[in-house]
Amino acid sequence: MLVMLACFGGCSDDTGGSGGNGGTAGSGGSGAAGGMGGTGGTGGTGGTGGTGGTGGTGGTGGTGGQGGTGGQGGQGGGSMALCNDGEVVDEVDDTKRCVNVTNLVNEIQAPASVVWADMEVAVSTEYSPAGGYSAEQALGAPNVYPDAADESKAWATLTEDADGEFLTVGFSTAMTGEAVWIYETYNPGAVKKVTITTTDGDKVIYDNPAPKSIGACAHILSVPTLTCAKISAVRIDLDSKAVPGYNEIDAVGILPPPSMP
Ligand SMILES: [Ca+2]
Repeated sequence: MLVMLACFGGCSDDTGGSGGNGGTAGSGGSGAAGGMGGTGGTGGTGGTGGTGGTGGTGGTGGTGGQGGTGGQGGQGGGSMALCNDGEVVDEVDDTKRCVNVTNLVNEIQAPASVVWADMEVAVSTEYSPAGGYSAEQALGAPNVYPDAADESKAWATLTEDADGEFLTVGFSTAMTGEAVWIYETYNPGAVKKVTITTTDGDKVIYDNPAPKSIGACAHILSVPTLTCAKISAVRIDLDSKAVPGYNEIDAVGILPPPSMP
């Protein structure tokens, strides 16, 4: 008896595009005496408009053989896993990224679909607990970038080079994202770890064992999330000692997966 299963797994996101087609059912068994038909294949989990599985072919031959069970239709509502195709958009090499030391060669325009952090969840220290340089300054769209400067419209730590500095920002509406974008607008390069909080738990998506200065101009650290789970928070750990001076963060955004046609 032949049973074929379709395994087009999509991510269970009802905003996704087309999914896989359902599996083709197995053929019924042949039997000299009353063979049972094969069970039809289970349809793949499809996206919107996924096609249901083809029904099973009835049993062949044998006296009194019973027809196969029809395959189950594919489930709609999934999306193929394009939500993990995050891309690195910015140059790390400052000889490519910067001109005249502090100016960018190319300013990167964030797509309109980027969703910016809108909640402060936790912070190690702030240069000022309220107002300029507070953690709150890392919320919303970037307003320092493309400039690179010691600028009060970005989060800065209390001291320049202390241990254990981190910032956790949240998203009031958890969402799927292909990448997290972190805007480093003063002394970039100090990010050592990025952890996302998702509906599947916490996940480290960036782990740099040896952070170092990457020049004086601004940098967008773009980290692929490699998950389709919805993200509710992003924690950024700094190795502040590794990059002398204040290491300021202007904004944190989630780049949604590409929309399906
Ligand atoms: Ca530092």
